[in-house]
Amino acid sequence: SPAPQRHLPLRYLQISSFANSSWMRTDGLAWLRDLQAYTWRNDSDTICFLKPWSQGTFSDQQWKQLQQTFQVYRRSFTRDIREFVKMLHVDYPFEIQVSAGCEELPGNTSESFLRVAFQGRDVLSFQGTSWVSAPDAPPWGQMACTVLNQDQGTRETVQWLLHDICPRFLRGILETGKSELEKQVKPEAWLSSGPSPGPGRLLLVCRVSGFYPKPVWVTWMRGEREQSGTQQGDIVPNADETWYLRVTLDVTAGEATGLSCRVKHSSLGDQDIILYWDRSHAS
Ligand code: 7LP
Repeated sequence: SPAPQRHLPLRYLQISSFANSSWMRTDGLAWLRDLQAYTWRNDSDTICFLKPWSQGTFSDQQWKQLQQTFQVYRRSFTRDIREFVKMLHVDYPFEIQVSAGCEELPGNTSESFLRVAFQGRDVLSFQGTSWVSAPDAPPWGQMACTVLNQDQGTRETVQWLLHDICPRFLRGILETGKSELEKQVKPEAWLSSGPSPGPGRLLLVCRVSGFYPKPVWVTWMRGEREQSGTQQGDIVPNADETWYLRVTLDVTAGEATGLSCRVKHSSLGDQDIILYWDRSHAS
């Protein structure tokens, strides 16, 4: 049966592109597990809610305060980076990614993280009460941490956001977003043949699309026997908050008859989808 999804993380992702000393932009987005609930575009002063449950259980007043904290942060971040560039002799253009968030763990505990990447590689993170440079960061990563760690006020704010606000906010949206997180959307499945792997061989392709949540089990079978040569693709997103998966089997033309593709998904209950291969799929 499909592997259960145990953790429900809340994640903030930020992409900041610095083209030269005058052009830059910062875009932010945030996800609850695999559902995007917020965007914060460069040209917008405010964080945009994408879901009716995005505000969670925070009051308008609490949210307003939080948003103000983020507005100050975004302005300060840009200014900070410009200063670091001068001080540390970093060259334009470059891209900075910030990721932060938290998730609930068993036993009423939670775990939080905040990481910063430069040109796609980790440079620093926030650990406990201070900034720490990544093991393989460029030499200026250490310098940046030393400077950042002198700002006691920011360290306290980051701790408060990560260890107090984030888990509390998460608990709220898990409540308000509950029905959407628990939605069950049934997959469709269909068969076709892929590019021939060689003379006298067939590539049987089973496509499964439109399911939610993500855990799914798809395999090629002969009767009750799972075919060990089954190749699973990655589970990739559709544009409508559902998932897609392609599963193939390379066989000789003679072996194809009698094979079936079987799909198990939580939305189907015990009613697995079973599709049998026949010559009509071979074209
Ligand atoms: C909130 C505090 O990203 C993702 C959440 C981070 C929340 C930080 C904050 O906004 C900035 C303003 O601080 C000032 O006002 C505060 C009250 O509002 C306090 O009084 C504080 O003491 C006072 O200084 C502060 O400017 C902060 O530094 C903003 C950015 C924080 C941050 N740092 C990590 C990214 C730096 C990457 C450097 C590495 C680098 C260098 C060059 C090129 C690439 C990469 N605080």
